[in-house]
Amino acid sequence: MLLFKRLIAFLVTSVTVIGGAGAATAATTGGPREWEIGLQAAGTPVMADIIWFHDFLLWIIGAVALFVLALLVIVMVRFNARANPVPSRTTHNTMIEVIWTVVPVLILVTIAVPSFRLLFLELNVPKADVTVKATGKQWFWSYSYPDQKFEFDSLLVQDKDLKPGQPRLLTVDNEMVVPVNKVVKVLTTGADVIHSWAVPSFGVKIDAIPGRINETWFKAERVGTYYGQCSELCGRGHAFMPIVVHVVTEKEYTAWLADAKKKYASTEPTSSAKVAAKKDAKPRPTELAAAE
Ligand SMILES: [Cu+2]
Repeated sequence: MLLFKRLIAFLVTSVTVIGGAGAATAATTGGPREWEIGLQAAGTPVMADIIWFHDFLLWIIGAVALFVLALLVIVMVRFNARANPVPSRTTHNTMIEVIWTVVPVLILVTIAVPSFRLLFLELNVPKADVTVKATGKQWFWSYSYPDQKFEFDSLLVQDKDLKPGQPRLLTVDNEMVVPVNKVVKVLTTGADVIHSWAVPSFGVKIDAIPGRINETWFKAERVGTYYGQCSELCGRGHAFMPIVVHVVTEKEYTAWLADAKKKYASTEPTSSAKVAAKKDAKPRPTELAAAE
């Protein structure tokens, strides 16, 4: 019994230490941290719910595992051949059978209710304040703001060009910028192969599929920089097309919009469009045939 008490004390201490460490390092931005073993800190209500659900499941799984372990230990100690030379011939017990059917059902219902609630929260896009279309390309992202009519490419910053404090393989030249505390609808699509737009601290991961538009949403509650990566194997440069979302105040966003409209609204096509234009410079054989 003493051993059991010590085991419980050890578990409680480790959970407190791990939980405390997580809270102490939670900064205002979203991204990976050194020696991190939990989920990235939540930047949106959806992610806060995901973390809650994850921790909730951990307690249920822990309790089930400990209970089964306790039963196994009891069986091994009390009912081994030496301790129990004349075994009982009991084969059925209605009460126990009812319990081991009903209790798991209750556990599953307890899990299902918050699970479905979370699923609907993720899937029902509220009325959007800002819409951004993210197009996955080999190997960078293009962000277009359909309401503002501009689009720009967001490419990885190479190691040699990093400024102090910028994380390696996670920094881009042009960040996606959105206002804080606003519902942002993200439309995703792929220009060549399947990519996936994912930002862990937003609780968002959605495939970007050629020929199809997927949609998701987030509402960032704190100003800061949030990092993510393409999360669908998309070829040689898969690891080198990070996602950076800069969440700013409403005022900063308006200023950025005014700047961005000038910066990106030139008639100059974006880099990928340039490549396509070059390819299209010579008429294709099929087009020639059609013209004749
Ligand atoms: Cu990709």
